[in-house]
This record gives sequence, C-alpha cells and structure tokens, in this order.
Amino acid sequence: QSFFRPIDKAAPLSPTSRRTKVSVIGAGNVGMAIAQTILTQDLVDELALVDAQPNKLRGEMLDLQHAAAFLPRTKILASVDYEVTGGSDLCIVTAGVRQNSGESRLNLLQRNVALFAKIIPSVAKYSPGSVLMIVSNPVDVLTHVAWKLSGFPSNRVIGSGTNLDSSRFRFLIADHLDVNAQDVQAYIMGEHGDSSVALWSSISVGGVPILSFLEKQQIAFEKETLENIHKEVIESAYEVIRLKDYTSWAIGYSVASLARTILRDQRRIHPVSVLAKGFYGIDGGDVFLSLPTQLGRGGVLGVANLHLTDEEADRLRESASIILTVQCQLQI
Ligand code: 6V0
Repeated sequence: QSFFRPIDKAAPLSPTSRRTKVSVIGAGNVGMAIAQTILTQDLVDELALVDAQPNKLRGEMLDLQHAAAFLPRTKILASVDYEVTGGSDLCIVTAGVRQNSGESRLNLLQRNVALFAKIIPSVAKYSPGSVLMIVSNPVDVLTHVAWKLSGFPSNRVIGSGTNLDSSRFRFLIADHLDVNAQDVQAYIMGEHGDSSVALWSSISVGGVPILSFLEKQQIAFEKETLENIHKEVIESAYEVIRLKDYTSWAIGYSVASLARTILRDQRRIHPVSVLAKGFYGIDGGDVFLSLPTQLGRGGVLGVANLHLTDEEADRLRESASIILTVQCQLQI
C-alpha cells in the first residue's frame, strides 16, 4: 500500500521531460569531493559512482544517501559495473593509480593509460552522447588518451586542466590586493603542472586591468612579486599534498563549477584542457592543454581569442611541446 493515495487523473509525465545524470568514475578523495559538491549544488537528478573497490564504493554511496534529509532530492547509485552510468549527460573520470616508491612519472602514466583503456570504452559505450571530463593526472595527457579511446568528437572531451590553478591564482591575487577573488579575472593557461603560463597581461580586478589598478591605488609592485605568485600557484598542490596527503575541496568546487556551466548551458569561459591544435600558434600535433574555453551543453563551444604578449605566447607553445614530448613516449 502506497503512503499517498494517487489522484484519479494524474497527468502523465511529458515525454520531453528528462533527467540530468552525472557519473563519477573513481570514488577516492577527489571523486567524492566532486560528487558531494555537485549534490549540494542541486545540479543533477541522478548521480552514479563507479570504483574498483566494491566495499569502499558502497560505503561512500550509503554515507551520501544518509544525508538525503539535508540535500536536494537526488538518486544516488553505485556499482563496479559501468552499466550504472548508462545515459549520463556528463561523465567525470577521477580514477587513478598511486605512485609506487621509486616509480618514474612516465611509468605511473603508463599504468594510468592501462587503467583508462579499461574505463573509457565502457563509459563511452553506456553514455555515447555524454561530455567526458577528465580529472586524473597528468590531466592533459590523459585527456588526449581519453579522446583517442572514446572515439568522441573533441568538443565532448575536456580536461579539468588549469581551472583549479586559475582559482588558486585568483585567490592569491585577491589575498595580495585584499579584494574578493570573484572580482579577479585571471587565467593560467597551458599544462596543469610546472610549465603552466600565467597571463599577467590580461588580469583585471572589477573590470580594471590590474597594472593600472595597482598604479591607481599607488601600490608598489615588482615583476618578481608577480612571478612569486605564479610560483606559489605551482607549489600549492605539492604543499597541500605534503600537509594532508591529497587535495580535494578546491578540485571538488572547481569541477562542480564546470559541471554547472555544461549541464545548465551557461556558456561561461573556463580555462580547461581542450584540443589546442590550431589555436595560439600551437601546431606541433594533437595536444590537449588549457585555453580559455567557452563551455555549454554540447561541451566545448569555442576558444576565446585573448591577446597574449610575445613572451606569454612563447611560453604557451613551450608548454604544448613539453606535453607532446611525454605523449610521444606513450603506448596507447
Ligand atoms: P585516490 O583517493 O587514490 O582515488 C582513486 C580512486 O580510483 C580509488 O578509489 C581507486 O579505487 C579508484 N580506481 C582505481 N582503479 C580503478 C578502476 N579500474 N576503475 C574504477 N576506479 C578505479 O586518489 P585521489 O582521489 O586523491 O586522486 C585521483 C586523481 O585525481 C589522481 O590522478 C590525482 O592526481 C588527480 N587530481 C587531479 C587534479 C586536477 O586538478 N586535475 C587535482 C587533484 C587530484
């Protein structure tokens, strides 16, 4: 017996009404931070989790389900079987293996490529129309691998890239100037890693270009100060990992913000890893790295044509060639 007595002539569900579904592959620290941020932001009707460890996965699912009384209503599913991801609008991959002591980065990467060879075809099979978002590191190379393995068009394969680095950058600039980070427009482009490029020439605060802002406020600054802020961005992931073993909250919010833009067709510009060939003079091969990209329901809608100084453009192409060098050593 049902708790509610149904009304006699319940209107049938419109055939056009559809559910929004996101799948998160890899229920580790990062996957769960992303899942819980997406849940609190009321972005989806259905959330599916996949991991290789069935007990941990079930534990995470139950723990989230037990928060139902405090969250927007969302169906939470979990399984080691990829069928659970079927019909997703967005599939977010955070699965990864950890570095063994003494293991080279390249060897670690090759093991992650082997992992992707199992994961990506299954994801693509069950959600052939989805947008694929890669978070696992090294994110730029693995996004390229995912693009190859999925057979998806490049506009539907995106790496979370420097969206997180740019958020760290905005925080540090805001902290330095004592303003709100949301008023700081600043991009880090290129590799999510050591060769990333800070675009000082296009930074603005409240719409005012930063250099004239600093002059107006009569705040003295030196190129070295700016370079130190960029260095701090690069160091910050290492520092958090050294202190708490992994990073989770910032990447959770960063990816949830990308999910919102995609699922709600917000057409916002985010620095994310996309197929960069042909943009900003990058022409050495098929390489994914972060560019200021307009995102919407179909995935990548376009790449913003920012004005870069010669030095910034050179550094961006250098970043592309660093990623390509690693990519060429891989067996996919
Ligand atoms: P973690 O806590 O070890 O989680 C990884 C999860 O993947 C574990 O739960 C594993 O069981 C699972 N897994 C392993 N193999 C499989 C498989 N075949 N199928 C399904 N699941 C599997 O790592 P953590 O969550 O801390 O990090 C995950 C990845 O995100 C790593 O590669 C990080 O380097 C990367 N990050 C990327 C960031 C970015 O900005 N792009 C930021 C932070 C971390």
